[in-house]
Amino acid sequence: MTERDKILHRLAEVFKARDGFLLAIHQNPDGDGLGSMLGLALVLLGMGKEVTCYCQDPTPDYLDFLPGKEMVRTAIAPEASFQVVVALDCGDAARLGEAERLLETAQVVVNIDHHVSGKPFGDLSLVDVSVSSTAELLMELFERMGAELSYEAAVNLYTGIMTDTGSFRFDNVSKNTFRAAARLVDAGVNPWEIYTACYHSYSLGRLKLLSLVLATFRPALKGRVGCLRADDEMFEATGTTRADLEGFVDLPRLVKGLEVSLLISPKENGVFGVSLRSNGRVDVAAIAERHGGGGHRSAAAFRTEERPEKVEREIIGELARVLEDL
Ligand SMILES: [Mn+2]
Repeated sequence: MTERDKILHRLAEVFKARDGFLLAIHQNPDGDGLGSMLGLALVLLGMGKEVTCYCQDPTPDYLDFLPGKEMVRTAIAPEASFQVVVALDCGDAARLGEAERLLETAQVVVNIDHHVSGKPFGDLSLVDVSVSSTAELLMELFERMGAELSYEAAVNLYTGIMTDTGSFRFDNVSKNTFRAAARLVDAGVNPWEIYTACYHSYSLGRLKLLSLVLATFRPALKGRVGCLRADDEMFEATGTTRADLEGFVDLPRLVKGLEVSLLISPKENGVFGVSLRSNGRVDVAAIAERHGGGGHRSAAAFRTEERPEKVEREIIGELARVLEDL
């Protein structure tokens, strides 16, 4: 039995033997976070278990179609307690919002994730940074459990894999990714339907926001780095929110010769978020970690209280050193 087999076996036992589950994902939920949580929730509900789903922030509009999304709570009752807390798609317990405090009182803490983490947590961890998505990891587990996948669960898991792989384009895609996707199509998922529900869902305001953000594009380091900015005035002018920026940081990567793109945008309380994307050669998770954030080799983020101009200069300086060595 490999180490992986042992973990899968123990996880399968926890899900079969225990009851009273809290599933929780990172703040600012994305398709993989929500899709994994709801996919697992629907499987557990199908097994007759009691399940609570929690995320600190509401579901973004483009994921409104996910079956079961009405189960997701943005608060946890103070007196609530759970036998098992399952953290999904979350490399840092501090991003679990209210669920973080329940890690201490739970009998078992399960961590299923594919992020690089500076602070590993959980009694039972299925963490693999080489896997495309948390949803793909769950598919491995479900196969081991012999779990039945309803159409509704399959839609959620497919959405998780599709969104974290840029629709099966990114360098995190493996043959296992396609195998998992094929099993989900077997369970009734229509790929085109999910793709259009997710991505052909722009409001007119969002398209205008995209034009404003793209207009800020500035190349740096001889076109090997591309910088984008967003600000609150843009959201106001287009009737959009920060959540509408989802995916915009990927667009500069279309430029030939570009290695890294970054988008700096306002978060709450004067804090700025910096999203980084790499075309594969630069490890942007390493940069994000130095600034207190994290992520994957080719997609990472951090938050900062510094001014956008200053943090942009710093990152470009760091990238200049990294790119020199390539
Ligand atoms: Mn993910």
